[in-house]
Amino acid sequence: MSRPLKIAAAQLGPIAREETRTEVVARCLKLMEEAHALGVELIAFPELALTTFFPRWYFEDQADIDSFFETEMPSAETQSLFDAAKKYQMGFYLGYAELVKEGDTTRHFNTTIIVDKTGEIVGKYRKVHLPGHSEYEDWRPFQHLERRYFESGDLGFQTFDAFGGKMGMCICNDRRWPETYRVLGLRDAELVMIGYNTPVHYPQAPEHDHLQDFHNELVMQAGAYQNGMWIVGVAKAGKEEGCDLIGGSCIIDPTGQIVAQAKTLEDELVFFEADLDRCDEIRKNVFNFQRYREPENYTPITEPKKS
Ligand code: CDV
Repeated sequence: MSRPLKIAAAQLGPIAREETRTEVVARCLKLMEEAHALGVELIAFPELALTTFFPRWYFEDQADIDSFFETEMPSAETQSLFDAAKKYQMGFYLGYAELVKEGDTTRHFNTTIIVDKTGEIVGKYRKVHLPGHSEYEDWRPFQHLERRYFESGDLGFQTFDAFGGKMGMCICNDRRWPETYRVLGLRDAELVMIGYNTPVHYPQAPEHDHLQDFHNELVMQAGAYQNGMWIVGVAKAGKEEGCDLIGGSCIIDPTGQIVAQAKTLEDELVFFEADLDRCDEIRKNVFNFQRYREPENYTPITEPKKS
């Protein structure tokens, strides 16, 4: 048996602060057109794919912050992505900053969606693990203010029936946490899409800068193998407003092997024909959860954090 699915990571090179959403969407459409020529059925774009990575700046005025957020999806500027999905019969995963009004409250999330081949949103995820800090820190060469601009996601790690399988999502820093993959694995995810913006320079431990690409691959390959799932990791890469971001967008099979990878730090398509049935190679064997997991020994994992 096989369940083939043609997938692609649509790596984006840097997005300048003054670049408009319309300009970025045009870049995404170009990658979709290229993917269509290869018969791609599902394409993944990076985290916060519609603008520059704005948490690197400190803003006090809420209007300045909100200008990076989407109040509707699709919007006038993003509708063409949904139209392309329908035209090409190609679903997509897209990261964006989401502003939601709930009565008198306004909420901000770092969000991704899955859109199916008919152009309908069939899944939503809001980033759970928010790295960085919430106040201006003058010692840093650049800020990382995700904890100022977003609240932690409230949707959990769900899976979605689409593209003939079970799809999962997470976002950037989530990929470093084994719990992310295990919860998705326990919910039978067969393909997990992960967009990221990862600076080469890690100000808290600069001695680890040379390990950024290694850690990126290490966590995603381990997540794929230990849960028997396909992974599409997709970067916003290159020198963005003076900040170097890693690339390395890749497709990983359920044995943990990288089967396709980006070669540049620019807009680039990474393509592979996956077989979702290959998840069984792992899930029916070494990581047969039903047979071999011992959850009664794992209780500290779900206990509340120590105060
Ligand atoms: N966008 C991110 O979540 N970036 C973090 C950096 C700050 C470490 C990451 O885990 O890649």
